[in-house]
Amino acid sequence: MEKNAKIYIAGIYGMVGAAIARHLRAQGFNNLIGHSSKELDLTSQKAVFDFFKTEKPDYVFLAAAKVGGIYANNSYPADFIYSNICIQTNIIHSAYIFRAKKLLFLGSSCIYPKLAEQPMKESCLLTGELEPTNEPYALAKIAGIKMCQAYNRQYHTSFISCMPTNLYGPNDNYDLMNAHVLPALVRKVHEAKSNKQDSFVVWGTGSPRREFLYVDDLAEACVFLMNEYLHDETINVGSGQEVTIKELAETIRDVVGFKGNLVFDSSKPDGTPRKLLDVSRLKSMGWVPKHTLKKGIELAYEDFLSGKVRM
Ligand code: GFB
Repeated sequence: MEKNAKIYIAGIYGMVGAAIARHLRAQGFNNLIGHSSKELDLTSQKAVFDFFKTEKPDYVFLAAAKVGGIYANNSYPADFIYSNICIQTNIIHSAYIFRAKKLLFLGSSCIYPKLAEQPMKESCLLTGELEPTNEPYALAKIAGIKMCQAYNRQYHTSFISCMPTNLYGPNDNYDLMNAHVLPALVRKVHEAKSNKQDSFVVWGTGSPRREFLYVDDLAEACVFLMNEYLHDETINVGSGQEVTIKELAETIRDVVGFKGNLVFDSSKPDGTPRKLLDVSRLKSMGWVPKHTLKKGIELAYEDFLSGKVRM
């Protein structure tokens, strides 16, 4: 990307979009555009078309999405499939019509089969059943990957996609029902400590394994891929390391400095048993993440304590 190129970040006020903007600004890119959902409704075909017609961005980071943790995905399946398919379809099609030079679509590691061989290679896409708690979201994201590939094949566009693992960091969502596990546990442990409780509740059995990536590492990888990657096949972005939910809860307890116990609520779903990405393709291109899980949680907790987070 040229330093003065016009770069559109869809989802610029979300956790991922804001991190991409921070990273680009730090690299000297100064022609960034992006709007809040109140200013530009990305589910509206006309609004997106008109926006592209006026702005004609050179590069597009498609980081806008309706996202949430296991409870939100399981409770609002219609919203997850509808919003995500609308947003990505409108943006990808407009990027083609108004000749964006390149587009990066961000998906999620939940696109891979529930019982995929671990770590999950990009090639295991569409080889088995999906995890039921987030199937509508995963199907929307799979449609996004396939749409990029179809436009490349038919219209010779340069639309790429990457699949990040579970993300966390500044600007995360701390709403206890709708959040992902890491921010939810940061808040629960902090409140348990503040309220002098003996324990805090961890959903499920604590045995599922998850991989986590600090969002600023993802942002760096996205910019790297926009500059260096041009291939139809999606590419995984992760830390390559997994922990059990129990181990995650214990690490968060250490960072927050709480001495109480974990109580498991097995009435809540575990979701997929393991979700570790095979990141060898990205690694072979020379990219590795900078933040350890402990360091990332410390930074996320600082952000939580700033009081400016979504609850
Ligand atoms: O992060 P999470 O909500 O989503 O949950 P997924 C991960 C694991 O943490 C599950 C457990 O086994 C949860 O039961 N968990 C323990 C908790 N305590 C809590 C808690 O307080 N809150 C939450 N939320 N979980 C989502 C998908 O899957 O991950 C999305 O639904 C997307 O589609 C996203 O892919 C990255 O990792 O199971």
